[in-house]
Amino acid sequence: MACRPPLLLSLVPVLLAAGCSCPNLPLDPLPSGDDSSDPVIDDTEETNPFDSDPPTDDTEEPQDLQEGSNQLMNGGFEQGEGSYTGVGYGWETTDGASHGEDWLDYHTPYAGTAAQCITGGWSVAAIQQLSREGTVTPGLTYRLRAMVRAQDMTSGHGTYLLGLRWYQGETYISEVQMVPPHGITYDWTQIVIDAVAPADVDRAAAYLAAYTDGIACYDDVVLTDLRP
Ligand SMILES: [Ca+2]
Repeated sequence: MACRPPLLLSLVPVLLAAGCSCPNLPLDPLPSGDDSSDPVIDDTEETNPFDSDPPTDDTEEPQDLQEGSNQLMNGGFEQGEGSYTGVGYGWETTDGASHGEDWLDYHTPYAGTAAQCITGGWSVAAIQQLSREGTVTPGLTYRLRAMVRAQDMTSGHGTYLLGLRWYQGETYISEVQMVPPHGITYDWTQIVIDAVAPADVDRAAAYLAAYTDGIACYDDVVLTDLRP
């Protein structure tokens, strides 16, 4: 009749409701180490597949795609000159001739020992490299990305340097141009172009240019498909 423990136990819900964390009472069954387990529980919730169900996630779908292998050779310009003076091996000028406006820069590459630089004469000094025929399928998404460094691109059109070109065999079909970066002179900046291949194309090309003035340099150029 005089036993008091039931009274103390009867206080437990009250203390819990009041947020009591008094360490002298045996009310907390959790060891202190359990605090560190809370983020793990959060992580499992973040990876819960049901979380990706809302339709609002559709806009993020391209970010879930993975890059395939690089379809370009010598995208880092480490293999010296090829068939054209000053142009990296595997790359070609758009008119099939050598020009003085292209050179391999060994002083300030983004990575490795060399980068490709171009100055002036957009349609003359530009270079490109095509993927092999059959490497592009209409309707699928492709990515062209490159590190770009620009100097004194004073022309109003000088911010256009990089293009993802679509080809059917040897025939040029169309082009997707880079989004202009933040200035007329900038240090190494990654430019990324994602685009869906239009109908009737079967290969793509990375197109590198300096529009009409200034200097543009390129390194680590990658052309790839994007797959789930
Ligand atoms: Ca390089």
